[in-house]
Amino acid sequence: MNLRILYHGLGMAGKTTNLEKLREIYSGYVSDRLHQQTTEGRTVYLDMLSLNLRTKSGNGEVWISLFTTPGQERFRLLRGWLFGHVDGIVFVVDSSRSLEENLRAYEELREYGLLKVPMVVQANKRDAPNPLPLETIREAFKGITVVEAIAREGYGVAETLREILREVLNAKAPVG
Ligand SMILES: Nc1nc2c(ncn2[C@@H]2O[C@H](COP(=O)(O)OP(=O)(O)OP(=O)(O)O)[C@@H](O)[C@H]2O)c(=O)[nH]1
Ligand SMILES: [Mg+2]
Repeated sequence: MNLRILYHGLGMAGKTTNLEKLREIYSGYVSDRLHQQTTEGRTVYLDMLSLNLRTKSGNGEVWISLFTTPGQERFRLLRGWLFGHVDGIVFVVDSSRSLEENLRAYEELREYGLLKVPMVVQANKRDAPNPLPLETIREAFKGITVVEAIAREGYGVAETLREILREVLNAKAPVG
């Protein structure tokens, strides 16, 4: 089975940091890692991590490809392609930015008709000074699992992946 998960969110929200930490955590399972970045570390075009895992649910071998959306406006054209091929979405909230700013990135998912795709919200940068209250985030994303994270320290990163895989596999399971 092949699963494609997209990490989406504001520029600088910590999407690439998630993939970097996952690469360390699952180092024995990495089959590919591609990332182009500017000297400031902003993602340019492509950011992908492929993992070869086995799930407990008896699905056998699972290939998981994780992608991130490059946050900068100049890569807007890529969105159609990235958004067109997803089994699940991790929406990365930057807790150091306002809810309004974060929701602007969320609105893009609506524009592309992706709100029905299995989704998990990661409340990242919980170490920021005066982070956006967790309650505000939970209220804004009612009905969606919210995972707290400090991606830069690796905290919450594996849990986020586990949660989105659970959502995706549940959605794929035959009903009844
Ligand atoms: N304080 C804090 N900083 C973080 C955290 N996670 C990531 N960062 C920092 O935020 C900056 C941006 O992180 P990236 O992972 O490159 O963000 P991105 O979403 O991939 O950005 P683009 O590719 O430009 O869209 C980097 O300096 C990270 O070290 C966190 O949990 N807390
Ligand atoms: Mg990036």
